[in-house]
This record gives sequence, C-alpha cells and structure tokens, in this order.
Amino acid sequence: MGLKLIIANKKYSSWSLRPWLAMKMFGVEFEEVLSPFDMSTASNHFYDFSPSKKVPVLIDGDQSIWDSMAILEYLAETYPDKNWWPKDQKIRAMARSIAHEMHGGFGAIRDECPMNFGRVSASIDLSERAKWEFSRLEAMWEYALTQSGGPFLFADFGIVDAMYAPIVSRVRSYEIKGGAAFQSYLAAIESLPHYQDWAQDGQRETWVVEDVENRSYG
Ligand SMILES: N[C@@H](CCC(=O)N[C@@H](CS)C(=O)NCC(=O)O)C(=O)O
Repeated sequence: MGLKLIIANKKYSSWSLRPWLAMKMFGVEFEEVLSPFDMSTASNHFYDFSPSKKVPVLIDGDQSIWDSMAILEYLAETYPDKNWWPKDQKIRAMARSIAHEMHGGFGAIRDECPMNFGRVSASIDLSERAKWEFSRLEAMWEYALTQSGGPFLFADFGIVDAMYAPIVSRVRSYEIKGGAAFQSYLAAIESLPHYQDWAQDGQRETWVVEDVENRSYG
C-alpha cells in the first residue's frame, strides 16, 4: 500500500505545504487527499484520521504520523538515500536549528501574517514582536546562505527549505522588505515548479476561512 498525505486547503494550510513540497521535491510517490477546514465544526472531522485533530497526516499502511516535522523525519528515515538534511553532521545540526525554530517559533509572524495564497498583496502594520521576528528570520537566512552559497539555505533543497516555504508566501502577501540575500532566497523558492503548482491550486480554491481573511486585511 502506498503513502497517503492528508492536507487541508492549499490556500491556507501552511503546515500541509511543508511535507507536500518536500515529498514532491524528493520524488516520493504519494496519494494526496485534501480535507478542507470546516470552521463550523472547528475541523473536528480531522479526528477521523488524526489523533491530534490537525493536518498534515501521513498514512503509511496502518500507521498514521501527524505533525509536519515528525512526517519529514519519518520520510528521511524511510528514504535515507535522499538528501533531506545536509550530509555533514555540524552543518546538519545548523540546518536542524533553523528548521526547528520555524516549527516551534515565529508565533507573531504566524499570528499576524497567516498564509493566504489568495490574498491581494498589501502591507499591514506589524507589531514590534513580528518585526523583530522577521529581522531574526532574515539574519538566519543570510547566515545560512552566506555559508552555503545558496540558492537554498544549505545549497541544495532540503527539509529546512520545506519548513520555510510558507514564509516565502507570507513575505510576498504582506510585502515584507529585506536585503539581497533575503530576496534571492524568495526567488529560489518561487522558482520551484512544485511550489508554483501549490500556489496556483491555492489561488483557485473557493473555500473561505473568515478568521484568516479578517486578520489578513486587519
Ligand atoms: N505542529 C503541527 C501543527 C499542525 C496544524 O496546526 N495544522 C493546522 C492546519 S495548517 C490544523 O490542522 N488546524 C486545525 C484546527 O486548528 O482546527 C504540525 O507541525 O503539523
């Protein structure tokens, strides 16, 4: 039985984008199942396949793995011949530091700039906290890109880039400014045909999550 990845709306579900993009980039075959958010039931239908009531969820036979980072690590263990992480242990540790910071942090960016591929780009007034987070994010990207030479954070595309792909969308939607390295990284992610496919699918979706739309334009 093949792998199945359950995701939510491509317009809004930033956590779903991460494993989806990594699986496409590394050529892992999977069946994609889109289960849209249902705000009227607080998306409790996710409980049918996800003990956490959240997506993404990877189904491998009778095993379900939820949480984007757990899914990505499971894939890295299942397909160890692919370069999910940098080969060098010290560089891999740095990549993990940067990837895990996205997984567990940047709360103000996530709250104030929800991913929304349907949004007409426009800047918003960010809190001081969100501005500080964007400045830290830019510093980390610049550090990694200077050391690796780009175009991705650790030269070749890896899990760490999958973790930051939704941020690229947010930077564009909310017109966040940054320096040359920052701009070149946005362009590198946006040049990926799989990223473009996801973005186009998201733009075509007609489901509306009011909470996100209201925050987007607030
Ligand atoms: N830590 C989880 C977060 C997953 C998450 O928050 N997923 C959102 C969709 S992007 C969700 O399922 N939300 C449903 C809800 O909050 O009702 C991960 O990394 O996958």
